[in-house]
Amino acid sequence: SNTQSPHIALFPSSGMGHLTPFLRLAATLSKQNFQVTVITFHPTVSFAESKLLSSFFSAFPQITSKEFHLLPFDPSTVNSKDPFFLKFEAIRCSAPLLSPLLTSLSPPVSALITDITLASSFLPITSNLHLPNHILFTSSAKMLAFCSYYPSLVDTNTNSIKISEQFEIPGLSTIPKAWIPPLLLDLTNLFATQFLENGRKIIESNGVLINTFNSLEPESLKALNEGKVIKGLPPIIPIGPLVPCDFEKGSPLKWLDDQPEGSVVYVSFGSRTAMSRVQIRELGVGLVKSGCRFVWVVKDSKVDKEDEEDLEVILGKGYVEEVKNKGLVMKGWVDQEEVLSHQAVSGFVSHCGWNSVSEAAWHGVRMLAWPQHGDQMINADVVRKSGLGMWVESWIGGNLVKGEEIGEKIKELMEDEGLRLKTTHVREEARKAVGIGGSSEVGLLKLRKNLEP
Ligand code: BUP
Repeated sequence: SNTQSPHIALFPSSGMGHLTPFLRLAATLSKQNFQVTVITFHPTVSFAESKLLSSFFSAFPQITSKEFHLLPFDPSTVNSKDPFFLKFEAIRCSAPLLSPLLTSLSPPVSALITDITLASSFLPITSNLHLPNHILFTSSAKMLAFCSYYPSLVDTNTNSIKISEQFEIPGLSTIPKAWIPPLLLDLTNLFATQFLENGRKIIESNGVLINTFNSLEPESLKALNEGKVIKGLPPIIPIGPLVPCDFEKGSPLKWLDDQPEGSVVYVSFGSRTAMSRVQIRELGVGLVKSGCRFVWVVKDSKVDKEDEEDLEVILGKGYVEEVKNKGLVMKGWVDQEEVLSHQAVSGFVSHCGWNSVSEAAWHGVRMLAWPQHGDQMINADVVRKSGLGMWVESWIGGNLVKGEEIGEKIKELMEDEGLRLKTTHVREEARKAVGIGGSSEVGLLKLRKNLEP
């Protein structure tokens, strides 16, 4: 490769929702003739992450893999049990090792792209090294607005978060408190303290890249870039949808090939969201009641390494066999890109992890948003407002939703002609955004310019 081209290092954080967009961006930059190094840590929390990393590095031998060694970290010193948050913290606490790692790279690295979850511990280091540092924000622009604004919600007298039942972020429509993850209402929680520190430091970065596009989130992008949300933000650069790449490919699902066009609803709650057993079973009932064909990926625990229980035990004896003419039920992992791009699939019951939303937009697959926690409620609002899908807001909060109601909503999703037209439009807009002169193509050009020394 060309030794004259700028050398960009990317530092993703833990979880597939963070790793995936980083690797897609790394692939894009490499194809544009940048020298690229991806910094990784071991062990990853999930199998899915280590598998993805190894297929990525075999697909891109020209991209350097550099291991970041983690300092010993005692999880009992912090208030969280979430393995992904604990990993964020372990990486953050190892920040003193970042400087020697970056200066050891050859040719000398000219810029770093970091995950938001690592921002506050990494930005001071890159600033000392006079190294430009961009953040790749792996959720929606609306969530970025919340993240940047969150520090203003701290009541400094009591050191607690003060939010009324409905609140305003300048430039955005009203947000109900119920959409805010409960963890962020409690400043003693590890996730809240990380979120706060990272939110405060965004203004010190050289730019924030987001996997979104203008027509999906016009309101939030405008409010952010016009300085309404907070003053002093660097450029917020939409570069999405970051399109799934070949290295992510899994084994094909032959079953889909035999299903009529547009007849199948895909059901998945992402890589780290497990519903309660009773709710999973009600969903099973709902899928049958909907009368639709379906592909359902069942997840029973937060981390795939622990997801060992048989489908028979989770769903009850006989379920998989009983539905087999209409539905394919699986555990573990499917190639979501293959499913969403398949002509048989037209609907997606989703937790609204941001990558899933952006992939559904890319393929024009209409969504029934069923957010569970974290950024998912805010993302669900984007789904609803953009015309990409519907959201039964009363399902949030963890009360059991009965199969009957789930079935009705899925039926409605699959039969809604108006929604079908809207999602087709979203798909066209997504393709325009990454096409020549589109907002995200312009975003990438801007990034290129920022990165060239
Ligand atoms: Br599960 C699953 N196959 O079976 P999100 C996920 N994916 O390809 P999450 C598969 O993983 P965060 C599967 O296409 C997407 O790119 C999916 O990211 C892929 O949700 C990614 O949608 C999952 O953002 O992460 O995993 O909950 O909590 O960070 O949003």
